[in-house]
Amino acid sequence: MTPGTSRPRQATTRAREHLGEVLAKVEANNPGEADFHQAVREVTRSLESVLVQRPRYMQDKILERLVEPDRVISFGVNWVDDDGEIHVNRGFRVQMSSSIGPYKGGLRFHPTVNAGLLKFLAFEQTFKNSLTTLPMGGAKGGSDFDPKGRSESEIRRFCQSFMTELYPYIGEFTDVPAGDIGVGEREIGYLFGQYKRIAKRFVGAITGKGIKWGGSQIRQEATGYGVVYFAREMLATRDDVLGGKTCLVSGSGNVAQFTVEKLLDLGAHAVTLSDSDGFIHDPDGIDREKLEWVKRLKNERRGRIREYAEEFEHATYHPAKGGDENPLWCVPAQCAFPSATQDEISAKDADNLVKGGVMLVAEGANMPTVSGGVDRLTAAGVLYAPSKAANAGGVAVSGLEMAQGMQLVQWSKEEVDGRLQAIMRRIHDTVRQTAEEHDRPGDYVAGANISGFVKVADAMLDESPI
Ligand code: NDP
Ligand code: 2IT
Repeated sequence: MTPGTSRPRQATTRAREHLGEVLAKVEANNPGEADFHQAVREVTRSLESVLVQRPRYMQDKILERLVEPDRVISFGVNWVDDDGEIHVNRGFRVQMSSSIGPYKGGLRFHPTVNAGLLKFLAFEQTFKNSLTTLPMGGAKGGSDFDPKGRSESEIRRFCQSFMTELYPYIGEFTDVPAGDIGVGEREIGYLFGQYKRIAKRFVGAITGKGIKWGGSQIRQEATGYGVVYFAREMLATRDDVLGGKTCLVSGSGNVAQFTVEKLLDLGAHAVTLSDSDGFIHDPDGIDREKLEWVKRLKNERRGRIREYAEEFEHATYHPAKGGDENPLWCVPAQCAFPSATQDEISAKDADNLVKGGVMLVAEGANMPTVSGGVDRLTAAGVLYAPSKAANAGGVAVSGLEMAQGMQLVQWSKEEVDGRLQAIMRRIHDTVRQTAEEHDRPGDYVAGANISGFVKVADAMLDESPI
């Protein structure tokens, strides 16, 4: 061994062992929660150099503390359907970390929701919120309630029951929920209405509110717009632009719709959209008129994406087949914006994206690419932005909504959009710079994990040194 190299090597070995131990403990303590394990594993893969630089994080067990939620609240939600039948669903709120601000994160209504899924989302949210530079801790909540096929009044009654149970745990300085899958402006309205009814106070205990009742301009658009702003910054590092690019977008909800809209603004065009039944491919591109039709289909009529192919010439519909390959990712394009749900790009899908000419993947959904897929994309030199950086625009504008609410003011569209663009640029630059400082140039995963972690870790040390 060369003299002088043994100490750094020892430190590296110690850091690696420590990260292995934390991950093993997470796997043992949270059996069967594969998405939570994957999210923690992804972070541990990035943190070795930080722990070598600052062993204090290991001594004070910062990561070990961060992977254990402060609280997992679980409650029953009883509600009555239109035929008078009683239903019982499960509700949750996972309060992960409040080191840098009040707990903050969305609510998801989907049959797949359980405590493990929400732990993964709350863990990711903690890093994402840290990256926004705004003072927000990490949380996530929701229910296994399936809104599909439910009437307007059933949705309203469910939201009211859900909020009656959640109410004691939230508040403008405690925990501030927002939307996510299955929770849009309509549901936020019912949830906020019920909160107000119980609290007898008009305060910003929820974000994503309507413009006329305490909301912020651009909140609805923010996640999709933010992802595209982030992609613009990534391309600029290669002296490239979005203009003229063909893009794949999955999902057809909030994030997908406003991703398509901002792509159009910047001269790119999306050729796909999907829902859980399948995807459409429109080789002519989804123009503004078609996008408005999709918004009406999804937000008003609550129909299925297959209807797109019946409405527009040249568009084709491809029902979902299951398995580990989704033909949506075989459509030739330069950029991809997965915007539906977690684990929607497998390793095989990643290979197909590369084969089809994709040179940029920016994640609108939370953790849509499995770890093996991320490895394939980065090995092929694809510009890859993980969700905690790329989709932070949504929660960032939630933070701006909280700030406006506290001051009882409402900023203009231009003001909020300007701030959103500045935040996305700052996140991009911080992530890239951090990756470079840790000898991983161009590695957005390492950059996001390290910079998200360090801010929270330092706050934990300051608030609770041993
Ligand atoms: P929406 O409910 O508005 O839309 C979700 C879309 O994804 C729908 O098209 C839905 O299809 C599809 N989808 C949901 N689950 C599945 C599944 N298991 N398989 C295939 N398709 C599915 O949600 P959002 O657009 O708000 O959220 C999309 C993603 O973006 C999520 O990962 C969310 O966590 C993330 N996100 C959302 C933010 C926000 O501000 N809303 C902020 C940051 C991230 P179907 O109608 O058939 O269910
Ligand atoms: O995943 C997310 O960042 C969200 N669903 C938005 C959270 C929020 O509090 O605005």
